[in-house]
Amino acid sequence: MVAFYQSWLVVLGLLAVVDSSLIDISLDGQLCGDYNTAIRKEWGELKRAERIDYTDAVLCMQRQPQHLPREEYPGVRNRFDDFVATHINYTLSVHYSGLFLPWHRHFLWLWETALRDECGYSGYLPYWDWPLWSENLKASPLFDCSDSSLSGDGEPNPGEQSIHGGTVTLPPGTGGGCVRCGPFKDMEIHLGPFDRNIVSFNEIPAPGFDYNPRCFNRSLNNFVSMNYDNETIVDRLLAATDIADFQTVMDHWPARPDGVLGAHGGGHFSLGATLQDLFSSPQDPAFMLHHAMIDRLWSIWQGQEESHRYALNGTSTILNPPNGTIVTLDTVMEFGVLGRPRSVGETMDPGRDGYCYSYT
Ligand SMILES: [Cu+2]
Repeated sequence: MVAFYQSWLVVLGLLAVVDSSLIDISLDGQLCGDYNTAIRKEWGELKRAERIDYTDAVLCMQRQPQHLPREEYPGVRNRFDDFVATHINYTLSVHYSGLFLPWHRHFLWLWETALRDECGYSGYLPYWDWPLWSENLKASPLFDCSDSSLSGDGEPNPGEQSIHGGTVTLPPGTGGGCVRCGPFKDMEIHLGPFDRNIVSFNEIPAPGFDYNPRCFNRSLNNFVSMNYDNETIVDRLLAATDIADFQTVMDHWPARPDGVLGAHGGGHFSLGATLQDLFSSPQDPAFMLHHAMIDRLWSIWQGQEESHRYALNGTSTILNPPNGTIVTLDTVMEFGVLGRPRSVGETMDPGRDGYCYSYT
């Protein structure tokens, strides 16, 4: 029945009866149209049972065997860790660079696909709509530590320090210790931690892929979320005049010497040590939902006008050093054991080239 329906659509497509904006024939030969577009929803929009389906699928990934070899990747203990290690592997080219948005878009898609194919998940990737909860993270359905949350705050840690960067000081959050409630209670993480100061742009620093089991840490920080992920900043992001402006609001906002976090960094620093780690941050299950929000805002911005859709800016090296290679639509990105290489051009539209999703 499905096959019949698809071939029927192909015929209609050939006859040009169908508006091409409604249906796209991807490189994989699959059709993407209104009838089959996956809808990624805000966490609070999901029914309680749907949220639990998602966290169950994440826990399932932590029980599946890894694909990366143990000798080279001693810290990788399961399939979830394959995603963490792959992120570590490419960190120095896919952050604060021209590859940030395209690479993470595909990384999320591979994650969503693995949850469905390998763990029987029937939903799609949810997103964390920052401004909805920025004033009280603990009260949000994401972080209230209920059975249908992504767990919540860590245990109080009076020793937690403020973070200083440039002229900015971020006060400590309310936790800082291990997470002891919700679906990810007592979860063990295996990779990292990495130093916040990047010493070299060329090699992955210590501890690399070493096995370093420890508890999953959170520290909810309303100061950070209120200052960096509020409604005004999201509106400013969507009003970006070009892709360079969009990147600035995303990664360096406010645009002054102390604007070190941006909306992207703000989310990472809102939840404490595990999510703050530039290399191993996907160990916090909120990582994928935070990046889904970034991908959502990018896709909304891309859809605003034609000049936005294929706009790129930057190099394939972290912080875009002058000798970096300029990113184009033909730049090929690697995903290791997670999936085949993919060109930047193949990631520019969530409704093409094998993708078929949108956001609420
Ligand atoms: Cu990342």
